[in-house]
Amino acid sequence: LDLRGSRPIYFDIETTGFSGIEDRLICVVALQGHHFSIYRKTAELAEAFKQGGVSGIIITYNGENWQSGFDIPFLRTVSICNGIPWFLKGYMHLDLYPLITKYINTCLYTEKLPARSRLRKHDLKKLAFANDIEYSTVGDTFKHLKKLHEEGRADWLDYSKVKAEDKNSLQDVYQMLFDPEGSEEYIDGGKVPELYKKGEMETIVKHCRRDVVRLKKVCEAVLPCIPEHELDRGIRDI
Ligand SMILES: [Mn+2]
Repeated sequence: LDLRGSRPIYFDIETTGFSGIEDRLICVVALQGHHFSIYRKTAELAEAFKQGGVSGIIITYNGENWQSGFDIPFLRTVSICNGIPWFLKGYMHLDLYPLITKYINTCLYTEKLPARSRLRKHDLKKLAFANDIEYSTVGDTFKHLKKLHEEGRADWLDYSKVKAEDKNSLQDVYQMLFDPEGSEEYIDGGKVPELYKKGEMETIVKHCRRDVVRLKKVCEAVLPCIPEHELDRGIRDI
């Protein structure tokens, strides 16, 4: 993949939490081509990236966008707090996250059934009639409907609600597109602070490496489907 004549640098950070002031950077992984660079200290990262030391366009997942973003504001804050001149200044950046939410349908629809306690006798009579089954008791009729539901044959009239849930984390999107059976190993990003406390640094780095690999794969698949004007808008200097 070539973006506006630049090579993508897939970029992800892991931290002990969400605050650029109170929390610490654990590691940063940058993947360019097949080459991984791993940084464990802000100073190392700053040294490598300062004044365009790496050439290419930084790609993140929720790194920084018009609404929010995490990685880049976090690093900016850390650099200010530590008196390190802002080392990503002038780099071009594209955040894949807002493009996914806008252009890729990652919504999962689930039917939320009514609680049994909310249904009265007349409700179940109505439902029994609609489903062509005999009404017996509230409990048994409900059970019968549930059984039909499992077979995909129940009509809940307007007693059930369709719940739309956006699944937009990188792991969710990756899994939806490339691993629908969920056969690969996933480490929940929320577990990182816990792993850090236990000193499991290698697991965290492995997780971060895996994230940038997945980011690359999602990006390469999705970008060709994104309108050009949106890429023009999305690619910004940091
Ligand atoms: Mn990550």
